[in-house]
Amino acid sequence: MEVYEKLDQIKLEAEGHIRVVKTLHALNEVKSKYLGKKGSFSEVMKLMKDLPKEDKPHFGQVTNEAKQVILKYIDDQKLLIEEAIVNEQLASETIDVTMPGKKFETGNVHLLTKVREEIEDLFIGMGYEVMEGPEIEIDEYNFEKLNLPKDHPARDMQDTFYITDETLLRTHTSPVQVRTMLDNDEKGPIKIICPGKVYRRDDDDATHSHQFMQIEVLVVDTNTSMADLKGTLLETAKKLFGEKREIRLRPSYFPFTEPSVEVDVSCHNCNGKGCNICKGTGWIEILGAGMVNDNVLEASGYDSKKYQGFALGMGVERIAMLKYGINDIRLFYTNDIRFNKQFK
Ligand code: 2NL
Repeated sequence: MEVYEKLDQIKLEAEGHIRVVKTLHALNEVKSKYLGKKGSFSEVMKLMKDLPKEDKPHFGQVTNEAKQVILKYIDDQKLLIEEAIVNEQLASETIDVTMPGKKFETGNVHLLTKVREEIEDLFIGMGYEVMEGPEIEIDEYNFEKLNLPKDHPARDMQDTFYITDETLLRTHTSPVQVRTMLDNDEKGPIKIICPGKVYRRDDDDATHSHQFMQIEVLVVDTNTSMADLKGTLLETAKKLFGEKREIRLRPSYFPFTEPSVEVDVSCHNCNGKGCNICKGTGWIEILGAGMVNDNVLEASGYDSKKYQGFALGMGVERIAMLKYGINDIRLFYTNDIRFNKQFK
């Protein structure tokens, strides 16, 4: 009965092989080694022809049973392998919810933008409209219509980047006001705030920059006086430097205003007692202003007998430097992230 022993031996050997297989591919190889065309079973089947006829059915039955047993081993192992694959996948896709999150660097609004918006908001709250205009201007709007004819000595005050004889980088935002007055077909009242970049031929140092940000304000109406200007200036000073601030006006000169004033605010650092910020005076100069010169109104088509106006202009960097104790204007433009971050 050596064929039956052979079958038992194949079964044992197959079981041993199948149990240790770790992949579906290897399992298929083991399957064909035992059950395939050239496998061990085919070899056993060849022995059948030498058996006596009456033994053949029994032999067939036993062989078949052995085959079924091996197939069962293979199926069981297949399930184990598939389960292992799924477990491995689950383990690799597990999310550790206790892990600390990644911190994203967030930027922040530039200090100049912040201060500009703060000033804009104050004036929007008083009914003003924000107006913008081109940075490349024509001589006529930047100088001529602002009471600065070509031979005017005050024109030497403006050191200008000329592009051609007639075009230049604007030296102030006043041409935006000129354009607004010219564009006003009804020649009606105007109440605007004009923020923007301006350019002057300065050498850069701690307090000068060849490019800086200016904000100018213009009101034109039929019943406007110095009192309106003073009220507006006081509101501006309080909004920027605190409710306890007072203002002081000193006579000055600008070609586009008459009379012209320079505006001081009581020192927000020492409350007017005198400190190093106000250089012992208790007052800090923050802007220039005045009643719009009749020539400026007339040059843009307004009847100066019917209309008056007031205007003011300030450098945003200067305001920001005073408010935040910054001692070098170049810090606004060198974009050192450590500077920018301080004003989050
Ligand atoms: C300053 C002084 C000032 C104006 C700007 C102005 C504009 C028009 C008419 C009249 Cl269209 N005036 N602007 C008036 C007074 C002063 O700026 O120190 N700026 C940095």
